[in-house]
This record gives sequence, structure tokens and C-alpha cells, in this order.
Amino acid sequence: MTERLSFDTKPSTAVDPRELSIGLVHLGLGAFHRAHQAVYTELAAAATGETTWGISGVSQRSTTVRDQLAPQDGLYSVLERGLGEPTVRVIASIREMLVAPEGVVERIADPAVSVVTLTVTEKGYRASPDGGLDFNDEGVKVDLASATPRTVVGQLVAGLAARARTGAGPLTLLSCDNLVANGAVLRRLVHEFAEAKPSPGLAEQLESARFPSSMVDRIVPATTDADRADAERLLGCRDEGVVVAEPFRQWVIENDFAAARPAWERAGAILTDDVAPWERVKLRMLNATHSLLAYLGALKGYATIAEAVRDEELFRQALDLMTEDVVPTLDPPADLDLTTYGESVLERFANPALKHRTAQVAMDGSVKLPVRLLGTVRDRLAAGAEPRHAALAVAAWMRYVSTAEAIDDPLADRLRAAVTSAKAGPAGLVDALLGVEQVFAADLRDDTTFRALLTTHLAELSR
Ligand code: NAI
Ligand code: CS2
Repeated sequence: MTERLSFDTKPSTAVDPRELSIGLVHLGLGAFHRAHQAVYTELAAAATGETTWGISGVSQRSTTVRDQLAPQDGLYSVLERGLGEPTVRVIASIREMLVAPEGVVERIADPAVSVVTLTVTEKGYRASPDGGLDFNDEGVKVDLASATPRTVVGQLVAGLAARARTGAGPLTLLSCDNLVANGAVLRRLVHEFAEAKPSPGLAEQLESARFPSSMVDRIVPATTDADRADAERLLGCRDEGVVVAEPFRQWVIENDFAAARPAWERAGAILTDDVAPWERVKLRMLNATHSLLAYLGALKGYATIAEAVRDEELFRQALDLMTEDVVPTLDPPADLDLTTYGESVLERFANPALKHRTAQVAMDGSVKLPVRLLGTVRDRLAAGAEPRHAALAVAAWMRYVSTAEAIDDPLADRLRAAVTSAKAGPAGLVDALLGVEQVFAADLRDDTTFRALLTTHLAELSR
């Protein structure tokens, strides 16, 4: 039996985990956090010598990650897969693993904690289509009446209320999810929940809280057994918590904090007053193209993004989406060349070592499409142009959900019902899915140009 990664295996880490105290809480202890923010936090601590930025990581829905890391003293590795041989780095910045709701509110209320970061997936925010809190969400309804919140927004508000009671000081809540204006989204949801569940001092606590936006980028596929085997070979011991990532990483953070934070810029993060240009480029150029390749690739039988982008027709369609539909809607940060950026995105997608599954990128389309594709559609229609390539990506999603055996999506039942009730033919299916109001607001549902583009593409895809 191979020895497990732990303090006893004396791995070399950038910081000494035994010296770290907890100063951060992360909600959504998934693969991406471990390959991105936790890495930046560790490298920043190594650069500054600060020992107060240990992370309390919170899993929201399962004990898996805690079960993986607890026997390893919280240690895990990042298996970096680029064009050469894979490399592995052990990360020590996660010093506590919680499983919600146990201990979460108490840790958020800890006066030593000054920042909460989140990667709880787009669906974890329980927002309604207009961006407000979905008060019809079962979890939200329960939490408004419960002393033990199980939703992310409920946990955050309970933590803020506890800080108000104990005078634990101001808090920064930093979303690291792929959402447009993720800081403003989170701020609105937290405020609306707090207004519906007031408590003494909470309003003042909220006034002192900050909700900076951030753009995050690193391709982190779900870990496989083959990844664990490679990590074991490179580490010389077993790491059940290994995460896989490409070499590229980027983090652009709005410089708006309520109190102290790790010196993430010392690890290469960019602190700026305006994240929006960075975020718009990334969500519309990278994530939209990712979705196009995921749906068209899956429909053509490709299991991975790398296989899909090596298909000449799909490569062309990805390039056309970026250059013809997306670029005209962008106002990029100074000195960011969009042609070079687009080429780099396709090169990253083509990395054969990552084995990023089309099915993983294709999941949760009902919450991803509005974020990464429908803004481009709206902007091009408003400019009097036909968003042919963005419409192709949406049509491919429609074909995908109407032919998939199982739909991995928070709206799976609603989508299945729409598909089942659709009138015959491409136009019938387009109308049925355009009628899913959580995805398509009335302006797009009723747009004849968009509907015609979708119908033409869907007819082609259905041949
Ligand atoms: P993951 O599946 O490894 O982790 C997802 C985390 O979100 C888990 O901790 C899970 O408990 C939590 N979660 C899921 N549904 C939830 C819900 N309804 N309420 C509360 N918590 C919920 O996924 P991964 O790879 O860590 O990605 C998470 C998010 O990070 C993505 O959705 C995206 O927003 C962002 N991201 C991911 C990248 C990647 O390549 N994986 C890259 C850039 C951003
Ligand atoms: C992907 C993203 O799963 C998906 O939807 O498009 O997780 C993508 O890998 C990241 O945003 C890259 O930074």
C-alpha cells in the first residue's frame, strides 16, 4: 500500500503549513479553487512571509474533498499538464476542511477572517433571471426560516450577522465564479437576503462589507484515476486530492477590500479598479467558444475539447465566433491584442494532455449561456448585425439538450418538459426552448432574426 501524502512524507511546499493560521474562508472547495486561488494564496504567503492566510475550505454538498484531504493534513498537489512532461506541486494553504453547514457560520464570523472567496458554480448563487435573489428557490425559502443556513447566500448573511453581534470587523466577499460582474451579483443577493432576514447590526455590517469583482482563468478539468496515478508516480506517495490544471493561470481582482487581504499580486494577480474589460473578454472569447466546442464537439462524438478543436470545421466555427461576433462587442484592456488572445485560447483548448471532457463544459448550460453567449447575441442584434456564430452555439445547445440521454443542468426537468412538449420540427423545438424564461428573456424569445438563425442552424444540425 503506497504511503499517503501527509506531513510525514515531508513534501516541499512554498509555506510551512504548521505555521499558518486561518485568515480566509473559501466556499466551494472544488477543483478550481485548489488549482487557482489556493495556489495564488500560497505563493503570496511565500513571497511575503505572512502566516495569517491559511484557508478554511468549505464543501457545500459532499464530504468527498474533506475525506480526501483530512488524512493528508490538508495537503494536496496540483498536477500541471502542458505540452511537455507533467509536473506536480504540493499545496499547503488549505488548513481546514468543513462540510456545510457545520462550522461554516462560526468560521465566517471569526475575527481573524477578513476575506471570503467563492467558487460555488453559476447555479450556486440561486439568482433569478433578473439577477435578484430567487425567493422561490426551495433552499432560500428554508434558510429564511432556519437558524442553520444551507445555501451559500444564507451562510454568508448568517456569518455577517454573527460578525455584527461580536464586533468581528468588516468582511470582503470575493466571488471567483464565471459570472458577469460577479461582485455586484453577489452583493445584490446578500443584501436582498439580509433585507428579508434582518438582525441587529446587520445593516451596518453590510455597509462596511465589500464585494469586489474578479476575473479568474485556469482550465481545471475534473480529476481522473489516471491523474491520481500520474501524481503518485511523480510524488512517490498517494494523493487522493490531486487536481489537474494547465500551466496558464490569470486572476484580475477589483482592488476594493474592507480590510486586509493576501498579497495576491505577489503571485501574479492583477489588482485593478475596473475588472469589466478583462471579464468581458474572457467570458465572451474563452467561455463562449468553450461552450460552442463542447456542444458541437459532443454532437460530433468528441469526448474532449482538445479533440473537438482539432476538427477543422469546429476550429473554423470557433474562430468565426470570436472574430465575427464577439470581437465587435469588446472594448479590451489596453495592450491586450484580441487576435493574439483568441489564438492563445484555441491553443490552450488544443492541449491534448488536459483531457477536458466536452460533457463537463456542456453541463449547466441554462446558467452558462446567459453569461457567456446571450450578451453577445443582444449586442450584435442591437447593432443591426446577425450573430450567426453565437446563434450556432445556442442551436448546438438546443440540439444537445434535446438528444442527450440525461441533462446535467439545474433546469433539467424544465428543459426536458420543453423538449417533450415541443411542436414537430426545428422551429417547434426552437420556440419551446426559447420559452424557457430562466434562460431567454422576452427580448430574445421574441426576436425574429435570432429565432430564424436558430431554426436554420438547428435544421442543419438535425440532418
Ligand atoms: P467542482 O465541481 O470541482 O466544485 C464545485 C464546488 O461548488 C463544490 O465545492 C460544490 O460543493 C459547490 N457547489 C456546486 N453546486 C452548488 C450549489 N448549488 N450551491 C452551493 N455550492 C455548490 O467545480 P470547479 O472545477 O471547482 O468549478 C467551480 C466553479 O469555478 C465553476 O463553476 C466556475 O464558476 C469557476 N471556474 C472553474 C474553472 C475550471 O476550469 N474548472 C475555471 C474558471 C472558473
Ligand atoms: C469551462 C470553464 O466548464 C466550463 O464551463 O468553460 O470552467 C473554463 O474551463 C474556465 O472558465 C477557464 O478559465
